[in-house]
Amino acid sequence: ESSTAESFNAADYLVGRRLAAGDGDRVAVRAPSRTLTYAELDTEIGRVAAGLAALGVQPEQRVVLCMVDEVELFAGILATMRLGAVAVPVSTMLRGPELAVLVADSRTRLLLCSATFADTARVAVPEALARGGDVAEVVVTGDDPTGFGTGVGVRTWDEMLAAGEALGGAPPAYDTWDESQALWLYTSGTTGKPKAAMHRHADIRTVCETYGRQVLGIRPDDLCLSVAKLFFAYGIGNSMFFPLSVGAAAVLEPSRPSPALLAELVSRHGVTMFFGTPSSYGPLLAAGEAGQIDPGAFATVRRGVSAGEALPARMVNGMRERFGVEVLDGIGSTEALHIYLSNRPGEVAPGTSGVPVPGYDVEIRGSDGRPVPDGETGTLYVRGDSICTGYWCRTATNRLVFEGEWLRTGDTYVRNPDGTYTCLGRTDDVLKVGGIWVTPAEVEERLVAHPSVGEVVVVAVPDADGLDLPVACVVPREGHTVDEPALVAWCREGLASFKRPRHVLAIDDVPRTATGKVQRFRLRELAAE
Ligand code: 3SK
Repeated sequence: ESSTAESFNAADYLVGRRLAAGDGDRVAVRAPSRTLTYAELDTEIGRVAAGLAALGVQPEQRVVLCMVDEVELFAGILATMRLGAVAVPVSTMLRGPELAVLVADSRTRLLLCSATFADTARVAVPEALARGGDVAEVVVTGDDPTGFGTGVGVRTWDEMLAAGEALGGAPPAYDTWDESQALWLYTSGTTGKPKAAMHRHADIRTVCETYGRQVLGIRPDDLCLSVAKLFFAYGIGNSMFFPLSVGAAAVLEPSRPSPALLAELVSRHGVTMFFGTPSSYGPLLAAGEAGQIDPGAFATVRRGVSAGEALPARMVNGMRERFGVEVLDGIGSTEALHIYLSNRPGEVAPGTSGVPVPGYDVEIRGSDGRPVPDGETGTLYVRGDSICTGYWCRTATNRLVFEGEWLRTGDTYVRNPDGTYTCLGRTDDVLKVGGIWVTPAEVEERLVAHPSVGEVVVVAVPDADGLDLPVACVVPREGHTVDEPALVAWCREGLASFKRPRHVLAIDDVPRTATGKVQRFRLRELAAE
């Protein structure tokens, strides 16, 4: 079979096409350091691309970026794509040894990092080399690029830009195909083993034309703010792909903003599209209830979005009642690049993930692999054009997760009579207690309605006989403590008794993956101690 690939470059689709459409003077990105129009962004991408080329970056090679949400990361990702190389933005929450694994696994030659993460990279680089990695050059923002050990070239961001200028400025864009690799995103999933989901240039156009255009209805006058950072699939869609695809703009915030700062950013910039997660809507509502956020703070927001995990109905209702924001809850994945099941504007069904996004098909399959009827639970499968081409160098996992056109999501879902879909947790999380299936989500919903409970995750812990028992891991609300007998009694009152947690564990924080999913395996380990 000969290739039917066409010339297509996502950086050109997102920026070059806007210049051609006459949007050069429109604002593309607002960051604390500076605001750039589309024309200025294009120039910045050219400068960074020249610098990358001067350091020897070739088409198809990977470039790892461990950077805060700022202009350098934004331009760095787009410059890498323009050169036909593969952008690999990685979590800034990683510790040195964790970053070393990704640097070595991706076989990147070049690591770009923000000054803030230089210490992490100083540990990661020698360790990646010891693991047989190919890293040869490190570029750090700021002016202290020392201490990365021998065997690598090290320079500042400005030195990289100067090297590009000395070489004659912006190189011509590489003639990538729609099928060429553009973006790898590492996902640790719930098993804790990181793997890179490989996305093509075409996948980026697909998510813009499906979810971005047909569900969000993004327009040139929109201004986007995302709690999820650019290194998340959710974040890069929200802050880069969707706004740039229509000539709109994004606000970048390098820090992990408090609820008060989020509200302040929204009102200061006049944000119209706000992208959060359940773990940010919870504290926002709590701050609102405590009178710390003005009810009018979100008055400019015409769309709220949530993803990462199911948004409890009380938060959907709370955001509407307190701040007048309709939140579209949806579910996506790093493998699908963005959201494929979503609530629609004006048709929100709280507590559900809504209906399939145009361009995607979903199926709920039982343990025999066949689709189940409405009302029965099963594993969610999805197909659509933005599904990644697979995980880099993970053949065994690829054979389990990708079944022809279909992606096995590992989430347990049910289709409701009205056609909406409800998430019941991860397929592997469903417990069998005394021979009866118990979904953690049901017990969690009961517990979170107790006034002392902030967040809760229910996991299965085997008893002495190896039989699963539900254990509730509870983060108490501020000013409350965890009262085990009271919470067990609360569950007995509202649920069939067999579903009650057999033990309640107080925790400070819910551990999450880089994409915001609860790491149940960590809590299982903790609860089993
Ligand atoms: O977890 C999700 O729901 C999600 C949504 C969009 C993009 C990526 C992810 C993981």
